[in-house]
Amino acid sequence: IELPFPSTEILTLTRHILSEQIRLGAAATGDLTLLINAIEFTSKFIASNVRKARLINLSVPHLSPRPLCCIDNWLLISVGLAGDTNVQGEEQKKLDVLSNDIMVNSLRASRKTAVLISEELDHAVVIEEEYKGKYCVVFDPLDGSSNIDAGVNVGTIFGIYKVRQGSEGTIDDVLRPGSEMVAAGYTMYGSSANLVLSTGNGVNGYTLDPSLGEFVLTHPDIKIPPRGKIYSFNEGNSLYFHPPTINYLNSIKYPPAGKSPYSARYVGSMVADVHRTLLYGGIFGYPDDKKSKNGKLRLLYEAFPMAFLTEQAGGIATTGTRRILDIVPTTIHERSSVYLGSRDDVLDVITFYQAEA
Ligand code: AHM
Ligand code: MG
Repeated sequence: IELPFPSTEILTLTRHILSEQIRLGAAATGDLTLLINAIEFTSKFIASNVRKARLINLSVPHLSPRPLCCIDNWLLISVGLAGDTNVQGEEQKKLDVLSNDIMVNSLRASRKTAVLISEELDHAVVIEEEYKGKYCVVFDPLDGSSNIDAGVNVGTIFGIYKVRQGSEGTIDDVLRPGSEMVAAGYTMYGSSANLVLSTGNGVNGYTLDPSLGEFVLTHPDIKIPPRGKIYSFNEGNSLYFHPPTINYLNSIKYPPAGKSPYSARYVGSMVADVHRTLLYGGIFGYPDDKKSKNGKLRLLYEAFPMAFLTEQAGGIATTGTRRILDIVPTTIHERSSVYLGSRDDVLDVITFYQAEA
């Protein structure tokens, strides 16, 4: 019997990024490679905490109302709500707060960043001179964290800008259109940890091999199918939807005779819903409506990175009336209407907006 040999030609994320750097020649200093390495490390660290928190949560179901997890003697991790206290009255560290701390510390220590914007922090973090680099990172450290108690996928979303020429690194370096990002991506923490990244030259997906501790290239050159069969909206908001959204959804649920209606899939974690959309095609939407005037999702660290990836994979990302990546943000936490996914599906939505105009 011939035993299969394990491949000795594994393309890790580091190796892949390095080859991209070499392709760019003298123009590349290696700083972005080092920054992405730092982000990769935070993804491993967060993935490990998400996994431990879940495991301990499952293993102590008799603890009520919310189990406290003491890990490695120094982390107190709760999968519960902010402000919860443990039986000793100690404050618990929420997993999303912990993830934020992991990212801020690691990105600062990389010495490659100048400004950090996190969903968890009201204000921008401006890195002090000693540690300052030339990139700005906008991120949601643990998106979809309301799902975590149920063991549903969550993820980290990030976008990277380079500071403008002559800038010392200020908030103006991130109040720029998403099209000016130099890289964007997310890591989804699910049955495996998947890091999906674009440096502006297509989209690649890497899966964490826990035995190696490395993200390995598993989904090279992701392309969204031009049309899909899945729609992904929170239809519980239908009461508030504007006519173009309602009319579009009706068109895919009640198609003309001979065409099949679309399937509904909605996780409620943007990373999971976008990940599926990138791989299978279809449309993900979180539009503005009568209740949420600007939608729910945050422009800088949710809409922009996902729009960047979508376009790089051959899809479209729009508010309904304009390209998301063209928006110039005015504040760091502003929101945006979002439709993204397969080219033809998103073009259909745009047609319904044009009909209303
Ligand atoms: P969060 O940043 O507070 O986690 O909210 C963002 C999440 C997205 O992951 C997801 O697409 C959306 O909120 C789901 O919202 P809803 O529960 O209203 O459907
Ligand atoms: Mg979020």
